[in-house]
Parts: sequence; C-alpha cells; structure tokens
Amino acid sequence: MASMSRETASHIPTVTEPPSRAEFLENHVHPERPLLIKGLAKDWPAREKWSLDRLRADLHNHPKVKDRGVFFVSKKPVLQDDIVMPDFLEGILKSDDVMPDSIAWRFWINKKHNKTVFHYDTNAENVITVQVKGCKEWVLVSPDTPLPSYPFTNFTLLKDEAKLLRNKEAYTFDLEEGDLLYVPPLWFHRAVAKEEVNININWTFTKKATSVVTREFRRETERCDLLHTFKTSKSALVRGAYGMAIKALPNVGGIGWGLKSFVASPYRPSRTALTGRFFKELFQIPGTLMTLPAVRATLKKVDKT
Ligand SMILES: O=C(O)CCC(=O)C(=O)O
Ligand SMILES: [Fe+2]
Repeated sequence: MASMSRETASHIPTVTEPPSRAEFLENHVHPERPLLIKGLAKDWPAREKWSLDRLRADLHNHPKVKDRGVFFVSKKPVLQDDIVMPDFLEGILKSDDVMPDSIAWRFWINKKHNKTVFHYDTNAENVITVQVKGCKEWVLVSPDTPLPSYPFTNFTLLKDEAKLLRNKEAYTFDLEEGDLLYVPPLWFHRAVAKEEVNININWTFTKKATSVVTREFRRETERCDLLHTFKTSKSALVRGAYGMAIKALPNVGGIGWGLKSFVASPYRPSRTALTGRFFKELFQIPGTLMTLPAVRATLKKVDKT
C-alpha cells in the first residue's frame, strides 16, 4: 500500500529479483532502509558443498581468515568458487563512496537455537547477509526508534522482548535458505538459528558519508567521540578506567570506532551534547549491572561450532 507510513508497515520490503546497483543505492543504501531478496543464492555451489565441519575446517586452515569466536572474518575475498557475489554489491565495494578498510567477509556457522542477542554492528557497518544453509529468525529495529543499550556499547539490555519492541519500528521475519538481507547502519538486530545446520555469510562495508542522521546515529557519534577521548586521554587514570570498562562490558571484537576515519555527516555534537551523553550513559549503569552476568553468559554461550 503506497499510503502506508513506515511506522505502520509491518513487513520488511521484499523482492524476488535482485535490484540494479542504481536502484539498490537509491532505495536502500542512501536512505539506509533494509531489503530482503528471496532466493538470491539458491544456485550457489556452497549450498551443496558446505557442511558445518567442512567449512569450519576450511576457514580454520585459511591463512587470511581469523576466528573471532562468534564468527570468522577475512579482509580479503575467500572461498570465491563456492559463492557468487551479486553484481549490485560488487560495484558498491569497488566504489569510491566506501571506506576500503571497512570491507570484510564474515562467516557464521551455527547449530539450532543459537541466539545472537540484540546489537548493532559497530563502525556504522552496512551488512549484506546471505543465508547459505538453514534458516534464522531475525528481528530488525530502526535506529529512529532505538533500543536501550549498555552504557557506551552497541549491545542492548536483556529484557522481555515484547516489552523491548513496544512502539518500535521493527520487522520480524525468517531469513530462509538462499535469501539475502541488507541490514543498514545502526539497525539493531537479533537472530535465532532454526535448523540443525545454519551457515550465513556477510559482506560488510562502511560509507564514507551519510545524510541519514537518526537518533542512534547521534548517540553513536557522541559515544565514539567520548570513547576516543578516553582512550587517548593524557591522564593514565582515564586510560586505565577506559581499558577496564572495555574488558567488563559486553563486547564482540571491540565497541569503539575501529576504522581510519569516522563517517562524514551533517551532525557535529556540541560540547553540551557530549557532556549530556556522558551522563546519560552513566545513569544507565545501576540498572544494567544487574543484567550484566546474564548478558555475558549469553554471549559466551554463542556456539563456536
Ligand atoms: O547470524 C547471526 O546470528 C547474527 C548475524 C549478525 O549479527 C550480523 O550479520 O551482523
Ligand atoms: Fe550484527
């Protein structure tokens, strides 16, 4: 329905044919709106070739691939014979609008019931994920109606999910075998594996600039600015406290900004905004400490098969 507003649309935009690069950029990457492409990878050799053990062994033995615990990651293309990068994406990764140091290939190998808890990907990553085998139930939440996060992190407080999603712009859907999903920057997500064998591959990239300034984008800008200030502080005390906090907080491969430059945008936080952000994050601490053990246990439990 054309008249339906974003807030009331309950289904993620879905297509059965891949868009052209121009369409994908205009309708999804530039406005940072998600997209589900059904059946894109149905003819990939990987669907036949990959098994949990085989892929895990291949990735472990691959000199370019690092095991990050919850996923495997490579900065260079790997296993290219088994997969077919969509044309629209190939052009984007080569374009001048993307930070070269942001491009990565990631692999998720999960058994049934594995749950990745609510978070958004750091470095304002755009994530293209393809469900090569199995199926996962996803929930995506817009950064216009952000979820509450652990202080200074990209992880969301563990709470009753129905309560958490009340009045949010959220989509719940199954990513089935062969489907591709575009997760725009700072969209919160969680995923639960539904089959015995679940393998998904990601391509990630960060845009050099954005014009989409959502509520979470403002928080992210302020959060990263503050973390950078602590990390590079002249005071050893501040640097020490920063190091301790990073170790204590829920974290998969870092919570700060890890790329050479930050995303260019119309938003420049004032000193007042940064101070306000600092106290807002601190005020979350008492309420979050209680659930920290549960969150850490959940993150540890993420299976490493
Ligand atoms: O597949 C999952 O369990 C989580 C995937 C995810 O968080 C991501 O692709 O960024
Ligand atoms: Fe993620």
